[in-house]
Amino acid sequence: MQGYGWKGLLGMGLLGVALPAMAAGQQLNLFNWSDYMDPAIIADFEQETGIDVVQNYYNSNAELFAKLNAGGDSQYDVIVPSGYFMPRLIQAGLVQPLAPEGQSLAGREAILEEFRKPAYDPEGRYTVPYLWGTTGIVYNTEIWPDPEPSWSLLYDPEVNPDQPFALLKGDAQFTFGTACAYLGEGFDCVGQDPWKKAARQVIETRHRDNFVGFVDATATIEQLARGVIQAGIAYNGDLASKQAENPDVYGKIGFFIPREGSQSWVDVMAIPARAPHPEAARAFVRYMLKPAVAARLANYNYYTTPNAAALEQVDDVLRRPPVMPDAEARQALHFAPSVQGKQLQWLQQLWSEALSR
Ligand code: N2P
Repeated sequence: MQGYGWKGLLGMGLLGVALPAMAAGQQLNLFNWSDYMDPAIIADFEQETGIDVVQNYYNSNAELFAKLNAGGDSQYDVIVPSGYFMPRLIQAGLVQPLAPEGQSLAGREAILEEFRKPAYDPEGRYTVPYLWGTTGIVYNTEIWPDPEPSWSLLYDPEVNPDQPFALLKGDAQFTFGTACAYLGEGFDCVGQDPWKKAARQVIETRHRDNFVGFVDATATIEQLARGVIQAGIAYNGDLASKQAENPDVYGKIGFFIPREGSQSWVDVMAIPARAPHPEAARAFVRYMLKPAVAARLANYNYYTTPNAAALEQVDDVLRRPPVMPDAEARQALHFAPSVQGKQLQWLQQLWSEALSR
């Protein structure tokens, strides 16, 4: 390194995170799931880098996709899609590689081996994982003190003849997966035949008198707390964090992973194709990779971290169910297969039929 001054190091990009003076006045537009960021992390990042963060929110991958497709890819700098949605975004040209060709993003080594070269981004070019968690059934434990851990709580009119319930909004593949699992076709079903059966199941369910509608996961927990619905679908950490914050309001809500199978997901950070501030975006992703920051994020959100170096810094509550699934639940969990091309067309077509008939 001898002979290179500060300028030389800066020129080669070897200093990692941009220096505050250089970044001052820059902005970062973060498009994230609602209730998914510790405000203290944003405040510290702003202070350290001089970059101002503006956050906007979505509630499903479908909503994120629609916004990016309608021009949002030139509006946002960092997005947080679920991994299995990445191939759709890459194929639609809505994201750009995290680092310039031939370079890799500093800090990646902190990621657990199993999340480093995932199927949705085999070379790890587009994504860095954010948090992972599971999707399951949330329900009122006063009505069902000891329910069978099964999708039948939602799909079988004999198990739930009259209590109002909801399905999850905005994810065709997930919803078909739940119907497939219930029908014995497996949660990770893909293809015209199983999806046709799943579509029929969804149509039948929509027509039941106690079906309230398709509701976002965050709203599902609120509606359960208020007694608007008695069962629905939500994410493990969302419920765990609400319960920790306010046990009186959320304490009567239970959560289980249906034994027929459900979803584990890993949400990832990515940079939209025409992001207005790609340098700020990279600085943010590098910042989020720091083990202490990753641990803070997990502790705030009650989700598990894919950052190996952060694991020793997470709270005990993150090491047991429902945040960390036990062995039995883990057997029932699947990462949704990424769907593209012809299959994606079938999925979209059957989904719109399932919603309109
Ligand atoms: C945010 C939880 C979003 C996780 N509240 C969904 N993948």
